[in-house]
Amino acid sequence: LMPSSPSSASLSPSPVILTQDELKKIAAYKAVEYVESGMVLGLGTGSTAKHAVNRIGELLRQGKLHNIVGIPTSKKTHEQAVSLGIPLSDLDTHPVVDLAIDGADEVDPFLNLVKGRGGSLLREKMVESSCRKFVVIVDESKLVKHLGGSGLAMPVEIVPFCWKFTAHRLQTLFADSGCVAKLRTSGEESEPFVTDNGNYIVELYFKKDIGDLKAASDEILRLAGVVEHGMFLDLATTVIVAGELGVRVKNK
Ligand code: ABF
Repeated sequence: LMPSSPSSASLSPSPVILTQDELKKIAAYKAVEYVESGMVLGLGTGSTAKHAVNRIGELLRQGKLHNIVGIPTSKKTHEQAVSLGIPLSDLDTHPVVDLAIDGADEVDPFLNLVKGRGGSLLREKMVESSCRKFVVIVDESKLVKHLGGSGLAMPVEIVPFCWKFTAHRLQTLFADSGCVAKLRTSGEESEPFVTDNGNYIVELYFKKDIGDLKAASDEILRLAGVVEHGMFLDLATTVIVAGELGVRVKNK
């Protein structure tokens, strides 16, 4: 990778500052080293996963990988993979995925994740909970002490029917953690954001630590109207973190 800033004219070496996107690309390329010919691959979504999918396409084109079958985690990744000529399938045909590579929004010290700020959490969870190995790729800005502690949203996919009612029930569930639930919107008219599955996303913001993640997950999933949430607990087998000081590989 090239440094993002031009080298200075001085004789002393100037530090190479990598952009966040360059760090994402480094993590993605490292993850693709786990890919072997003949694998069924879960293809992630988002700006980090995009680099991995591009790299897989490149290696196929160069004849360095063969017989790969990709299972995309979103319509967007499906389109990207088609444009790269990656052969595709689905979980109906390939219920066991050898390896999935995807980004994340938050990673805690136990490799639990928040995902879904890109809006694709349901398909991501279906694919990534069906794989033998799940490699997560992030730049170091995604590392947190507690999930939900970054002050950013924890997404929950819900059915559109009476969404206000479901959003209110979610907010009430975590009242002790100072939870505020907001509908994700998009566009200038602030229309509800609609997922690939025709659902809405409610974003939960927490003022305090949400405590027991497994209990929180169970409670969210018990609410009628909830389809899935963005906590990926105990699913990642490896997390590749790219930072200014290099690449770290954390294994479960
Ligand atoms: C997907 O992409 C998501 O689950 C997560 O929301 C997002 C990470 O985005 P990026 O790689 O663009 O930072 O993997």
